Amino acid sequence: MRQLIPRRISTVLCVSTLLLLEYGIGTSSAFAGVVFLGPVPYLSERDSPFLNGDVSGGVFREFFLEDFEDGELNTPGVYYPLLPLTHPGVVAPSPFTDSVDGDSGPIDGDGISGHSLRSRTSVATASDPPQVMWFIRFAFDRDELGYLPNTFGFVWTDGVQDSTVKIDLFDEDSNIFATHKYSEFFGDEFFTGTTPEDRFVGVVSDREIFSVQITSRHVGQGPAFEMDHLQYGLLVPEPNGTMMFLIGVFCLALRQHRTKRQSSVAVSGR
Ligand SMILES: [Ca+2]
Ligand SMILES: [Ca+2]
Ligand SMILES: [Ca+2]
Repeated sequence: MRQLIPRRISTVLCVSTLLLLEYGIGTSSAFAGVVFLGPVPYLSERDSPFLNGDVSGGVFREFFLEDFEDGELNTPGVYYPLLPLTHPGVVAPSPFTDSVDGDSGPIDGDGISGHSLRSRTSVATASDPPQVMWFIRFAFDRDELGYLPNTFGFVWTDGVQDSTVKIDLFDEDSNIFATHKYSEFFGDEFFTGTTPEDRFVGVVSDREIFSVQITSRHVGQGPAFEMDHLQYGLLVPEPNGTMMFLIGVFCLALRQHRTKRQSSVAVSGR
């Protein structure tokens, strides 16, 4: 009898279909458009919408969170794309450091014992008082990651009281494809590591994110903003459970049929 699906092809079909479902290829409609997240209070990584289940409908194929506690930006595939002079700087523990609260142990309302990242680049309008905008920009390395992320988030941890925050997403041609200015105001009146003010903001995108620019803006002179817990990764739609089950049953039946057939051939060939 002619084998309807040759063994090698059927195996490839099963594995390929399961991989397609696993990595979400062909089901990208689950992440239609660009959805900005937050701001939400954030005291430890347990408050991340990417980790606590608030972002539903997908699973992370890969996810990274940089807390800067080793003094560097060194999670895979992310870098500062502009001139070294414009790069932000990691801030070590000090009375004026605003790390995420939980990075130094217990949640105690205090971020001075951890590390944060502080902007070094700003522009100001000539108005009186001036509007001051501070920037931090990240870019992602497709070669190192094997993809460009479709999720990005960070925690705004300090800046001038009543700052506003804007996120711009860029494609590989350096064009902005999505932008969002939060209507909420960020920041309390202190610069000494208070953590009730800390807010997570982020985005889930149906397009690859090549780079991200964060702008923190305030009225009048004042110190740079700080951030922490940079997070990014590749979120893929959750495999359809019923479909996975049916494909699994099909593959199992195919395997059993093949085993029986091989046994009967062996018996008849004695
Ligand atoms: Ca930190
Ligand atoms: Ca803070
Ligand atoms: Ca503050």
